[in-house]
Amino acid sequence: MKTRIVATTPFDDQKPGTAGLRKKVSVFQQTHYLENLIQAIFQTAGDFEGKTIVAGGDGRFYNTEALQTLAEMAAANGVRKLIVGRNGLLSTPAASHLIRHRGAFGGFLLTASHNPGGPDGDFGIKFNTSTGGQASEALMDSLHEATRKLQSYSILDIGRLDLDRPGERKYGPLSVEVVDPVTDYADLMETLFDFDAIRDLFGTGFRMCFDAMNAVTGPYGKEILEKRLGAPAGTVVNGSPLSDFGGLHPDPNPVDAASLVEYMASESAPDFAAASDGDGDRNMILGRGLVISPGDSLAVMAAHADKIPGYRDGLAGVARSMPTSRAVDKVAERLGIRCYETPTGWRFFCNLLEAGLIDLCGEESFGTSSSHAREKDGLWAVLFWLNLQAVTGKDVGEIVHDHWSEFGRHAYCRNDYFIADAERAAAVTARLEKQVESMSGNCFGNLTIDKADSFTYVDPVDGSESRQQGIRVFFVDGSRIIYRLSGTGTSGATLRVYLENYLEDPASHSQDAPSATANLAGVSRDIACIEELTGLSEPTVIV
Ligand code: G16
Repeated sequence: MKTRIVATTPFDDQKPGTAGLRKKVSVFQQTHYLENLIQAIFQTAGDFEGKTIVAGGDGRFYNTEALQTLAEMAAANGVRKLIVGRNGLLSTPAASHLIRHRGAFGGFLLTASHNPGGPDGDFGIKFNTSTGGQASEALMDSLHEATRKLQSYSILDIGRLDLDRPGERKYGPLSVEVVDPVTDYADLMETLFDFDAIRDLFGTGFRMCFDAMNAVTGPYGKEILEKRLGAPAGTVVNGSPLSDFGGLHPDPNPVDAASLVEYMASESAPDFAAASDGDGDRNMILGRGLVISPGDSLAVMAAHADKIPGYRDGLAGVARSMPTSRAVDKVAERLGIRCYETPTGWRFFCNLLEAGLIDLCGEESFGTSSSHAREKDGLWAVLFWLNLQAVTGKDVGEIVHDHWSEFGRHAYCRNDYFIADAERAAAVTARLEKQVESMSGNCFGNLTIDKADSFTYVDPVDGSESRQQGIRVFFVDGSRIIYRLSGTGTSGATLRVYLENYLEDPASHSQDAPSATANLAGVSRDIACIEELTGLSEPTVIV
């Protein structure tokens, strides 16, 4: 067995986005493309000699091939041991936990998250450090630099990995330990939530539906909900991970999980429903006839955290990404704790979590989590809501309406514009960046701009500065519009426009979110000249 040094040429498109590098499968399948990226990570993320790393993915098409290549390159780059989920599966939060739990040097997560899978779909890789959290912006920048200079990579033929059987085996100099992907994660959940109370809730005939969208959380949902918590068999639907997600777009939002929304609006709706995404880090929470917006979910969790065993001692602080609704800010104010506002991307929460400044955080993109991991966590959120219903005796609808009566409602909608020509999309934000300084005082119908800026974040832990993280427009009446370009797509560009309207009067709380933000939607198009610059007169998708 001899390490081969393979000559290669750099690719110019390996700049990581919001969470790792995501591309079409066909791009990853190009000769040397995957190898170049992996080698660049080995060169920039520290000294891997003699270290243990974790690897696993969401089971999408190309997962197994990429894992094999990763193992061969890990062996050639001095890695001593690889811990892998059985069949190459690990949800993103379970991988984050495993890295921390086993004291690993880091982990490779093979996923394109909520993006579609299959041969014509997307694939992706991200590297998480020993904290279990996503690599920092600075590390991502050095990684990108390295991909632009790479001339060779190292690889060792160690034979085919046996990923079906748990246990530790040697492949040349590399030890590979295949672990059950669910056990450690499920054990962790038992320490955070009152499983007895949730078991009792199911014992009363409480019914729920968990839609795993044919992605990685199926086995996790079955073990935790059906086996450990005693929910009836069949509670988990679409529960077997498929390499193309059975054709589903595994993004738990009202558009891509429309059938679940319909089910919850029907006569036969169960008491509670939830869905998770491709790699298990996102969640959508539903009550009968009701989808809980991610910002409301975060705010409700913060307000009730002291009722959940893992958070009984109170929260050090909370955080939300900048475009996420300010509902949680109100709760933090009431609790007398700090609420941090970070750029989009889970990695910005990681320093705050490591420093113990926050215990709970969330994003509008259907992500919430806590200090138990360094990634967002779909099933954790589902268990939080189950625990809350068990201890309050209230259903999701009652919990959220009570919350709005107490704090007011932040009606929230995201308008996404898919723009085939990425340059046209960039022109929209470039123009806004230029004009933002002079927007204050401008009127649009009955709305007057109070102030506007381009969001800059200074990390309170390490002082690093992140500029141009989105345009914020605040109105005199308290409403807000945010503009930013998505960092997770693999073709064209998506302009995201986030609309938030604060409704204090309980009489206005029952309207649906698109109606409550319709006026802002029109104004957002006028301010940014969206139709003129992109040709789109309406959003492609509203979530
Ligand atoms: C990723 C990040 C999230 C972020 C989201 C935003 O989610 O992990 O922290 O909020 O992207 O996506 P975009 O840049 O498209 O608005 P995921 O679930 O895709 O890993």
